[in-house]
Amino acid sequence: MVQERTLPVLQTSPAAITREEGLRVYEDMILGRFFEDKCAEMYYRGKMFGFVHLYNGQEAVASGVIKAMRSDDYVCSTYRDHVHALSAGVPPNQVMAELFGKATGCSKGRGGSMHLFSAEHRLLGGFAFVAEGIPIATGAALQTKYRREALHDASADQVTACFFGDGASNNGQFFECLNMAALWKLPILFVVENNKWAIGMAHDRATSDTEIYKKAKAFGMHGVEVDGMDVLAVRTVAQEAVARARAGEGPTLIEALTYRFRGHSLADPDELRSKEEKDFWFSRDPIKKLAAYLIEQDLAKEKDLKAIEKKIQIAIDDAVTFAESSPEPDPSELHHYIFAD
Ligand SMILES: Cc1ncc(C[n+]2csc(CCOP(=O)(O)OP(=O)(O)O)c2C)c(N)n1
Ligand SMILES: [Mg+2]
Repeated sequence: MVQERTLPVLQTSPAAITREEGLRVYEDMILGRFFEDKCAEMYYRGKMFGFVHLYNGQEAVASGVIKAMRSDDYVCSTYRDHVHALSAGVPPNQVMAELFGKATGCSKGRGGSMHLFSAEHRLLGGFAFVAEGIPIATGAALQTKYRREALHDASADQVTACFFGDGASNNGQFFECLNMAALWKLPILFVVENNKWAIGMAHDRATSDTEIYKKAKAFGMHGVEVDGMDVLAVRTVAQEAVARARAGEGPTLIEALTYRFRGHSLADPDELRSKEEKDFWFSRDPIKKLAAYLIEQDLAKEKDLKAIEKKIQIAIDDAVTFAESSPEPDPSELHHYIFAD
């Protein structure tokens, strides 16, 4: 069994959350979880093709970071992108339709699971190549800074959140982009979702220093680790990093310690990870943790949470109906969207 790294305890206590905000975050995490469960069902029924990578277990990272941002901020993902897209506001209907390869999908049926994109929701993309999103996100942050400082556009104060995995943090693009982002004080959050595995490669067999957040120091960048199974802790760390980025104080490297509850993709038999390791992390389910907190703090009742779950289940069933009844892309439009119009 891979040795468990102790989950970090926040130095500062998580910022208090209101009932409204707590329920908003809960709803977002339930949306991510239920959507992915439905994807597994649809994939095994043969409705989706190619690789489909699910995010179950990691929801506190997407919800904690993206819900601490504004709707005009940018989000950049990986091939494990469905839940980042949903948290960024891409409607479930559009995401599901994309997974079904339909013309009504957010990438007009041309992308599929690994290539979700939405200019409207500032989703810069899912990317099939490991670490491919890191330079794209760095470029987005650079354009914000350029518009603000060179073009004197005072409205250009957007922040970019760039999500990627522990495996991606061993890629050269990670180091090059951290260097540029620190040098130019770019408004960006590099969010490493350290789920301990890169397909079948255990993190501690693949990297020189397993504590990824410490690599920020080499660039004079702020680096922080956070319990990625605790949405309130992630949210607190993200709020601080967003405030720093928006104030022109530059980037942050956030390492969220998390775990994917399913195999690498839906084609992975998931035989390499031990039962003990999985059980350790299943017992830290971020959704159950937030539910317990909201009830303990008297911010919500069990029935409030059940009502959210019911509402989301209906929305996801609707998304499947929408995707199934949507048209395929028209072959006569094969050459559309290759270059900007
Ligand atoms: C450049 C490149 N090399 C190799 C692959 C094959 N590959 C796909 S996913 C993956 C593991 C990445 O792991 P990590 O970054 O930890 O993300 P996770 O899957 O855990 O979310 C690899 C090696 C790829 N897609 N792109
Ligand atoms: Mg990983």
